[in-house]
Amino acid sequence: MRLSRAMPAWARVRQWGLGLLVALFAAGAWAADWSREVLYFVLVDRFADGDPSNNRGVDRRNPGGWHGGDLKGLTAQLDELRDLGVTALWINPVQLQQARGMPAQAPGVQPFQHEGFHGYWIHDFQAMEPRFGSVDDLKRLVDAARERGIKVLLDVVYNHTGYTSRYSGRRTADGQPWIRLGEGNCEVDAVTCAVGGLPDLRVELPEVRDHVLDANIALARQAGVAGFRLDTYKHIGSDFWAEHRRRTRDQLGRDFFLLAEYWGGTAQSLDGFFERDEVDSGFDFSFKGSCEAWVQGRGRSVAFGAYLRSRHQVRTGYHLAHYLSSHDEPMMLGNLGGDRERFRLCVALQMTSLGIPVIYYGEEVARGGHDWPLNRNDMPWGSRDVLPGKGIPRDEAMRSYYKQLIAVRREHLALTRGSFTLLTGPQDPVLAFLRRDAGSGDQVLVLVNREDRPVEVDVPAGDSWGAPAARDRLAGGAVALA
Ligand SMILES: [Ca+2]
Repeated sequence: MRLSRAMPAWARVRQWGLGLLVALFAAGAWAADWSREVLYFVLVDRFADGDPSNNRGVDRRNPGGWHGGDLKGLTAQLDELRDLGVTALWINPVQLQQARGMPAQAPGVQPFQHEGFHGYWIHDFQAMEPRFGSVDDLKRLVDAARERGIKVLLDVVYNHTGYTSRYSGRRTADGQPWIRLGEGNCEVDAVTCAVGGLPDLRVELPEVRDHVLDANIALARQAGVAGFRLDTYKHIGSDFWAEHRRRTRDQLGRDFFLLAEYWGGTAQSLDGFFERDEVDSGFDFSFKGSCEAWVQGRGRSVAFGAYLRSRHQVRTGYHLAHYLSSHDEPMMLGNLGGDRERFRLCVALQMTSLGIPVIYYGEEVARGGHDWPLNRNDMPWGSRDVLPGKGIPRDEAMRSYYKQLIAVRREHLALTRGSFTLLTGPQDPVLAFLRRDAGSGDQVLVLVNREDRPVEVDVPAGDSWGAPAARDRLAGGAVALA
C-alpha cells in the first residue's frame, strides 16, 4: 500500500463485535486496571481562571509568575477534556506555597521572579494554596470529573519543602532537625541531597514521615482522588515507599493508584519498584527522545521498533506512563523545530504504544513555548473567553487528530494491552508492527512512514490475520490484503 508520511494506516483484521464484548467484560473485571487510561496533565495556575477573587499577586506578563488559574476554572472546563477523550487528569500539588518567589534567569527570557505557581514549593502540607482553591473546590473538581468518567490524580511531594517554609528550623521531640540543608551530592546519594537546592525533608524520621503522609492522605480522603503522582521518587528511600504503599492502601483503598516520577525511568529501571509493589506505574523517560530521534531520520526503523518492543518487558499488572512533553523538559514540538507533521507521527506512536499516554496540557492544540519557563505557559483558548490563555491561537486540526487517535486507542484492546510483533525488515524505511490482544482476537497493524514522500511497503501477513479485509482507522474505508 502507498503511504504518505503524515498518514499512518491502520488495519483491523478481526470481527469488531467480539472485541467490543470482551472489552466490556474486561473493564468490569479489572476495576483498578489503568492499562486503558489516557492521562492529561494540568498546571492549574496556567489552565483556567474560575475565581478572580483569589488572584493575589497575579502578573500574567511574568513567565514565572502567578497567572490566576484555579480549581474552579479547571472544573468549569472539564467538558474540554471529556470531549478530547481523556479518562484521567493529573493536577500539580495544591498545598500552600512559599510566600515569595525567587529571582530566576533563562536564555531568551528577561530575568524574572519565579513563584510557586507550579505547586512544588510547599510552605505548609496541611493548608491549601488559596490561589488554587479550597479542599471543597478540589472535591467538587473530583466529583465533576467522575461524572464525566475522568479520574483525578493528585501530585504530592514528600522529598522537600519550598525554599522557605514553616518547617525551617523545626526539630523533632528528641531534638533532630526536620530538614537537611545543602548537604550531599545527588550524583553520589540521591536520598540525602538537596534537589534543586530545596530543603530536604528527613522523612526517615517517623515524626516527619507521619506529618507529610498524614497530610496528603487526609487531603486525598477528603477530596476523593483516585491516586497520587509521586514527585522526586528517586530521592526518597524504599523504606518510606513501602510504608507509603501500606498506608495509602489501608486508608484510601486497595485500588488507590500510585504513579512514580523516577527520573530516567524505563521498563528496566522501574522494575525493582514494581517487583516490590511500591507503586503501580512510573513515567517512561525514554519514549520522548527515542521518538524525536526516529521521526527526524536518526537510526534505522528496525532499531526504533526493537526499542518499542523492549517496552513490553514491563511486569504484568504495572504500567509505563509515556509522554511527549512535560513541565520539566523542552516540549517536543519545539524540539522538532515546529514540524507539526513529524509531531503527528509521535502522537500516533504514543497512542498505539503500550502504557498510559500522558498529554501535557495544550499539547493537543500545538501550544507554543519550548524550553523552561515557557514550557509552562498558558493553555491556549483561542477565541473562547477563558483566561489566562484567551486569545492564544489553537491548532484545532491537531486537536481533531488527537481525538481520533485517542478514540481508536480506546476502541482497541490490542493497542492498550496487546502483544507487539515487529514487522519491519532491516532496511525498511517504514515502521510496521502488529498489536494483538489474544483474549479478544482484536488486532491492529500500525504503519508509520517518516520519509518526505509516499513509499510502498510489503508487510508479511501472519497466520492469525484471518479475514483478507481490514479497515483503515485513520482515513476510513476498506484496505485489501493480498
Ligand atoms: Ca483565580
